[in-house]
Amino acid sequence: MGFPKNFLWGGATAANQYEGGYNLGGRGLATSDIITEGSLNIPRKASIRLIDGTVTSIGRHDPIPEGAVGCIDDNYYYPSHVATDFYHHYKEDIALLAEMGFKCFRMSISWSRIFPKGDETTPNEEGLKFYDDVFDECLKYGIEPVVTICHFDIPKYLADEMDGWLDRRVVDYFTNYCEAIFKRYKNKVKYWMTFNEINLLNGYATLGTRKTDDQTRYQAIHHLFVASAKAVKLGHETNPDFKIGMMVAYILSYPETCKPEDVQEDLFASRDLKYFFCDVQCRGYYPAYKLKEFERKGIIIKKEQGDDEILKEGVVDYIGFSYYNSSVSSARKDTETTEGNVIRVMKNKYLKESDWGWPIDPLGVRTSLNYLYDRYELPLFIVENGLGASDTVEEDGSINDDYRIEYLRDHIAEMKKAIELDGVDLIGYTPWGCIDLVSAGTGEMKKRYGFVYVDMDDKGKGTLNRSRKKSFYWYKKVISTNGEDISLE
Ligand code: P53
Repeated sequence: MGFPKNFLWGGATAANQYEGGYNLGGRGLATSDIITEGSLNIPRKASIRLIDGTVTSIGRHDPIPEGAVGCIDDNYYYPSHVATDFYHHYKEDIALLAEMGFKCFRMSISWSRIFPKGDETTPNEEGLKFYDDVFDECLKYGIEPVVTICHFDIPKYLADEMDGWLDRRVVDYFTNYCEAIFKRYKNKVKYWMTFNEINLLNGYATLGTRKTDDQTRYQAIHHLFVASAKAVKLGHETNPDFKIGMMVAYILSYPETCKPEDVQEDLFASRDLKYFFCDVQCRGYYPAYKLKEFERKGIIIKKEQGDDEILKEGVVDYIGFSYYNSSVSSARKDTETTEGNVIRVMKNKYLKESDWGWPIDPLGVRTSLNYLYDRYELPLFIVENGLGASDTVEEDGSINDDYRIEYLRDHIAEMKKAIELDGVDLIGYTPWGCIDLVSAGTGEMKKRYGFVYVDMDDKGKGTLNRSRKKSFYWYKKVISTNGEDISLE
């Protein structure tokens, strides 16, 4: 009963929000390095240099004008540059994770740390060495690294010079990158994921593409699918024990009413937003509904010979997914939305929302696990979940984040039901931002997820000192009882 004996309890991070050291150790710039700070009401921007040399900033999800390139503008603060400085704190941080009893640690490799421009033939040894040290440190404590190969960025050079994932050559550069890290870490890392939240990628910051229209986006996504499948194949050849997964933002959705139009809208929205990506990566081919949609919209995907075969050969070993909230689908067009930053989520009157407007829906995590397991019958791994909230440091230094504990407790309880009552094959759970890091959506520090507090503010001021929150001790207990004792006290 309950969680399996070898359940992977841990936590999750990503280089662009946690690592820092953006110009150290021979690292090249990534597209994430030119994205400014923001807040709930002020969107993050992309800094660019126009063809005439003018430096300006535009909406982070807007298309980049022809000839423009990403750039750093000294008038702005860029949270990725230092982030919460895992680069210099990894020993201390991993010791804290070990103290909580972590079985695994999800992190990402920064592509431009290994291939600074992206098109080199030999990797940057200093970059490889950094992750060697990180993995060694994890393994010292028996912590299994879970590695995202690409989390929300791409070497800036590939974006500026080649239009990122729109250019087929980038598939080869990515394959070189995978080859370098698979070879190097084949005895240190077993769990991999190709592209973080593949269903949310679009435009310069995440795909490196200038344009954001459907034709551009789907062509780039086709290249991601091929690259991911090639990585799966190459990984299995490198080490047959590798487990290589996909990663999707699983935003569960409910029809607003039982009106057939709403239910059908929900089907269409679910396919569009998430199932399409899982279908291709788990089944190995494009689903009929998408091919018909491409036909209708005049979207033409340029494939190379062998692409269809490689998609089949490169189906993933497991599904990694993030689950933060659910949403509502409606056939009405005049719907009220709550600001979830990247994604606008329709209000669900039955659910409370976080201070950042994300609905809180623990029951939905069980539903999601069941939907995914019904559809694919693959092992599932919840690689992100958690509550972004502002924390108060008391005078005695303590941080009493009961709200975070309650959120996680309620989700773990539903995960347990999915395992115990529904027979879902859930292999692990890595709550997001286990050590405080920069928010992807808003670029803020104050939207915190961690068990460990990091002294850093929204402008990058702070000592970077680490301290244990109340949730630290609670999660430690959860892990030590293998999820049996999740009570607040
Ligand atoms: P932040 C939007 C919707 C769902 C997941 O998000 C998302 C986003 C992006 O904001 O991203 C994932 O930091 C992502 C992480 C990110 C985390 O969710 O906006 O994989 O990089 O930090 C939480 O609160």
